[in-house]
Amino acid sequence: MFSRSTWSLLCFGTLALSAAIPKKRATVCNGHAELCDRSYGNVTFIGAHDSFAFSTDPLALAADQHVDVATQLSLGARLLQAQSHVNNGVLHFCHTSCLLFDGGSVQDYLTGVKSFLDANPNEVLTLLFTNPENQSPLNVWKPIFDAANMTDLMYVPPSIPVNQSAWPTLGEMIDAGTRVVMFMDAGADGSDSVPFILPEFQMVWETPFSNTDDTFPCSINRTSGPLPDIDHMYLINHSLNKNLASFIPGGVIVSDPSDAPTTNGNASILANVAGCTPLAGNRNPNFLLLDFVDEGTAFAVAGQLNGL
Ligand SMILES: *[C@@H]1O[C@H](CO)[C@@H](O)[C@H](O)[C@H]1NC(C)=O
Ligand SMILES: *[C@@H]1O[C@H](CO)[C@@H](O)[C@H](O)[C@H]1NC(C)=O
Ligand SMILES: *[C@@H]1O[C@H](CO)[C@@H](O)[C@H](O)[C@H]1NC(C)=O
Ligand SMILES: *[C@@H]1O[C@H](CO)[C@@H](O)[C@H](O)[C@H]1NC(C)=O
Ligand SMILES: *[C@@H]1O[C@H](CO)[C@@H](O)[C@H](O)[C@H]1NC(C)=O
Ligand SMILES: CC(=O)N[C@H]1CO[C@H](CO)[C@@H](O)[C@@H]1O
Repeated sequence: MFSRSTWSLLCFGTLALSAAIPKKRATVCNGHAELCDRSYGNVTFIGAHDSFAFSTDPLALAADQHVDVATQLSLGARLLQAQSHVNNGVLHFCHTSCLLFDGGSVQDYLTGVKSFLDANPNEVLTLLFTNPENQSPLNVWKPIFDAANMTDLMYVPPSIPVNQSAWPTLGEMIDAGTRVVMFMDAGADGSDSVPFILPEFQMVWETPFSNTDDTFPCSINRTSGPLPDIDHMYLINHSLNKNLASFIPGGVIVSDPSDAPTTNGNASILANVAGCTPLAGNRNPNFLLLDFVDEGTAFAVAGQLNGL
């Protein structure tokens, strides 16, 4: 039988031992050893615009992707953008309206994302969800993250807003197990805010959206204080739209998959980046948000921009 003092010695010994053994550190982050020591604010990530709105049907005009979210992730997309709408009392991801394109419930979507994260423990992922109907972060959004078992993976910054230069490294986020960053375009900074649901425009500025000019002139379109724009990360909306004004009275803007190989190609992306870097202290974009991520050479361009 062990005496009480032997027990306390054993317990103390175990504690001392576990404190002495450093926690295993990630050696590959988002696929590259070089990215482990790189600040999250200093990496270019490819994003999938309307990630839930996928279809191979050429007549599905509201589709902005060909491949499903799991495939977008396996191709290397590390920002997933999606637009929320309530459908029959349940929060769904829908494009403009759930009658037009219903991508299913946010909870089912997040459950799918969670299985990717569980299978890929060394990946940092960004979620950019829009909240056009101003659903409560605390009462609507957080319970969905809880139900999808995502909450423990969410990154909570020490204070908001986070300066572009102040983000932790990918390695730090992976080691801490908090490797999902969640931005929301509207309603994240009210009295019912949630620490992991971050007000997008206080930390990320965006170029204009619904672009129909294939030269993608760069400007700062949506942003918010108190940080000056130069201390924000930034997102390029690099997707080309067609205005069907000649077919539909009043006009409607839709994405056009036939342009995607060119739009998502080296020349078009690099020209857009070159137009934007002067607005950002010569820094590359943090996020390149694309339609049809399975087309073109965007992942190779991102590798080049990341110096890999
Ligand atoms: C990361 O930092 C390097 C070196 O300062 C810079 O060239 C690059 O543009 C930065 N990338 C981003 C996304 O901030
Ligand atoms: C929640 O996810 C964690 C890993 O992130 C896992 O260990 C745990 O079993 C999951 N819980 C449920 C109820 O699925
Ligand atoms: C953001 O960080 C940069 C670099 O560390 C610093 O020069 C700048 O003053 C910071 N911005 C603010 C508003 O504190
Ligand atoms: C932002 O872009 C939208 C759509 O492209 C445009 O209607 C709006 O005027 C722009 N706003 C600013 C401040 O540039
Ligand atoms: C596109 O850029 C990538 C990355 O620099 C390069 O490997 C590839 O050869 C380029 N492709 C074309 C068609 O220029
Ligand atoms: C055309 C386009 O890509 N527009 C998107 C730009 O990004 C914001 C996401 O924050 C979307 O709301 C737009 O639909």
